[in-house]
Amino acid sequence: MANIVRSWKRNLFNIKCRLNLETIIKYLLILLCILGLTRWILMPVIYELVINFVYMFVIQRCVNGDLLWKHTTFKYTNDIKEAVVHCIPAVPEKESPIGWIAPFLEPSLSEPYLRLPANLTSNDRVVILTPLRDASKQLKHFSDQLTKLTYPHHLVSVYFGEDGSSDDTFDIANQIANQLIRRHGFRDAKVFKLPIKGNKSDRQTRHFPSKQIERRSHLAKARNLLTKLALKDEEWILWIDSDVGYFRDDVIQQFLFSDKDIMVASALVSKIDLGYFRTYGVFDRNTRRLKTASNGIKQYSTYVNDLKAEGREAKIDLVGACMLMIRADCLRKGLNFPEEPYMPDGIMVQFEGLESEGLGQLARDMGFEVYGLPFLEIYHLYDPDIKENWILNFLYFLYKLFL
Ligand SMILES: Nc1nc2c(ncn2[C@@H]2O[C@H](COP(=O)(O)OP(=O)(O)OP(=O)(O)O)[C@@H](O)[C@H]2O)c(=O)[nH]1
Ligand SMILES: [Mg+2]
Repeated sequence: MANIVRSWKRNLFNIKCRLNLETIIKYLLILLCILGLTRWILMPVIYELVINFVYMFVIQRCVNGDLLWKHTTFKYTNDIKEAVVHCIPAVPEKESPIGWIAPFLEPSLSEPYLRLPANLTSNDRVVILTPLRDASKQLKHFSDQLTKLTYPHHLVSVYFGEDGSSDDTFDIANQIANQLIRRHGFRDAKVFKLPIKGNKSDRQTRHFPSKQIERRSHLAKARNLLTKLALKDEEWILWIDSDVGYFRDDVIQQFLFSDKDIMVASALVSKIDLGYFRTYGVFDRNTRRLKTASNGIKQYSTYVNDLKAEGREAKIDLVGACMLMIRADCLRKGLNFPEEPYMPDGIMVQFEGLESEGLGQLARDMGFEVYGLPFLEIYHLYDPDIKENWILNFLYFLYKLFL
């Protein structure tokens, strides 16, 4: 035994002697390369491959294969009624493990649900409200989206509510507000500096469950205060987050046509777009329908994008505020964004009772109609944290350049 210990010590001593500084640096460099390769190249590629695999072989099958819901609508041509059968994915019967991937439907399938009557007109006034914090990089793109709206600009006002920014968000938003009035004929536009304190959550930790109560109740305060400062004689309030990257030009008409008290678009995020390989994810996981599982206890959610089989509008319980249209009278009757958790039966997580999710439940309990519009898809900006992955972006850039 003593011999074994002695020889073991001798071996260790030999290894130590051989490990000079040069070798240590060499091995450290190799280790760093392996870590870097895994973190920056392999992981994102594997991640995207897995998503694409699920998308191609599970979702596509769902869209093209037998898991379809046949939804029939009617079309009138010269007074002849013609049935049109649309193939739409079925509403999941239980929580889907792939629920956060949005099935891509051919525009030919979606468009019939978004077609508006040619004679649709409205004189309703709409106020667009957007809370802002550290949004200077998003604002130019955001205002471009607003100026493209085809709803008459003289019926639309835009108000921003900013607080806590560490960049020049307030000044840029002011310039944009001026341009919206002077160049683009909007009814009014202004930026309010909101005198509220708190919410020091940073980008890296903002989605941690422990941060949600503070973050969401701060946002609720910002939204409530902005409503108080901005709402005048308008019929509708349209909340749009500054980091919504794409929405249809006729989005206001789409909401007005549906004409419910509370309406939410389906917010997706485009994860990667390589032509044939395209993946979409559900961004807004706040907008959802709650269901009780067969054991009667466990509650699960169906996101609005999974409710297409129900047609143009689908009833939901909780709402997100990425793009949220509210009939202004609901707010005049007392509806607001709860700053303290509003937790009726069945809600177990405190932050599900706050801000927009709380508003959805409060609206339902006050007797208002709460609906999601599954075909009205909007795109949240690519997550800036993923964007910082410059290697993947560079490969994508090369792909776009040469292919
Ligand atoms: N006034 C104000 N606006 C905020 C604050 N935090 C975020 N916002 C704005 O509120 C909207 C929603 O905030 P986001 O941080 O995008 O929230 P999210 O979409 O749930 O999550 P991420 O986009 O992943 O960060 C955006 O328009 C933000 O600019 C804040 O503390 N005060
Ligand atoms: Mg956002």
